[in-house]
Amino acid sequence: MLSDNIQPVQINKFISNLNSQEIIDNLKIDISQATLKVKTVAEISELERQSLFYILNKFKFVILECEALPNPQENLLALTKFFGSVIRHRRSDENGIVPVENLYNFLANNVSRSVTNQMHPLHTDGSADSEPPKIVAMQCEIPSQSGGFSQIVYGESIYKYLIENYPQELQKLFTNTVTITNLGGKTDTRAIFVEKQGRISITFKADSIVTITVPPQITDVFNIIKNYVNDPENQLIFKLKANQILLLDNTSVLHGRTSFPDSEIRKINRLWFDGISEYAHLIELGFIPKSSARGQALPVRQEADLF
Ligand SMILES: O=C(O)CCC(=O)C(=O)O
Ligand SMILES: [Fe+2]
Repeated sequence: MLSDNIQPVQINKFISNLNSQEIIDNLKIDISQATLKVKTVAEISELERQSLFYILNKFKFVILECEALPNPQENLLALTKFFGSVIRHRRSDENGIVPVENLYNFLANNVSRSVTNQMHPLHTDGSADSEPPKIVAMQCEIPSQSGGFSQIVYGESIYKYLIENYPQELQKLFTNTVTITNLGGKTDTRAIFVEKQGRISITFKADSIVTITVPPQITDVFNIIKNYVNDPENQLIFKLKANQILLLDNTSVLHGRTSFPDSEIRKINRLWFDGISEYAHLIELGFIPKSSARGQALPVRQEADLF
């Protein structure tokens, strides 16, 4: 069953770097088509499972809305059946779940954004890992009353923007690598766009709290992407409700979240999956661009077709 996810908006000073009119405009996007309502993950029916993969493949994300459980993390953990083994993080609990909540104050330095109330710039998860997660799940246990909006930017939109405006620069993103070292000391070097068997995946992070080495050949285009993804005009913005799980194809979309007041409690449970499950053949990771990288633009899909 599809459900309506449009929320009343509360604009406040904590959405500091977003223009309020832009937020309102963006929130008018109806994301109900990407929302699937189920009782529990363990009891998902055959039809619901088909809808889950259909929505994920079409939109590259799904909002799975579950009924409240005494232990909501059961729903998160049950996703392993569909999305494969859990990939652990240095802050994972015994089940692999990473709590995302404000443990430090607004001005804390050198701690992961996940444990602050600061805005989390648009990124793909695990960008310093040699094997980043294919699927990222973020379960909302407690939403903040104001701020704390989820943001999504399509890798394909970035690709389309670059091919239309900076085609030469786009090519360089396949051949030059970026090195990212995270706060835990993990490091990985890879191209922002990688093509494998006709499908393209994206890895991107631009955040002052991690070490990012960008070669001079792509410094300009790196900054162009950074500006593009952090522009609210290019983002889907919505607020997760309690008991909703945001599932993302981490190879296709970037995600982030806006800041929220230090005085508020917000709790998200994050879990990473490797995508290797009995249903792996049903998951279409990455994207096939609608426009050709070789200069000849093919008819491109309008944003409106996505929603
Ligand atoms: O707080 C959120 O909604 C997103 C957190 C996030 O992206 C992360 O912890 O990697
Ligand atoms: Fe993230």
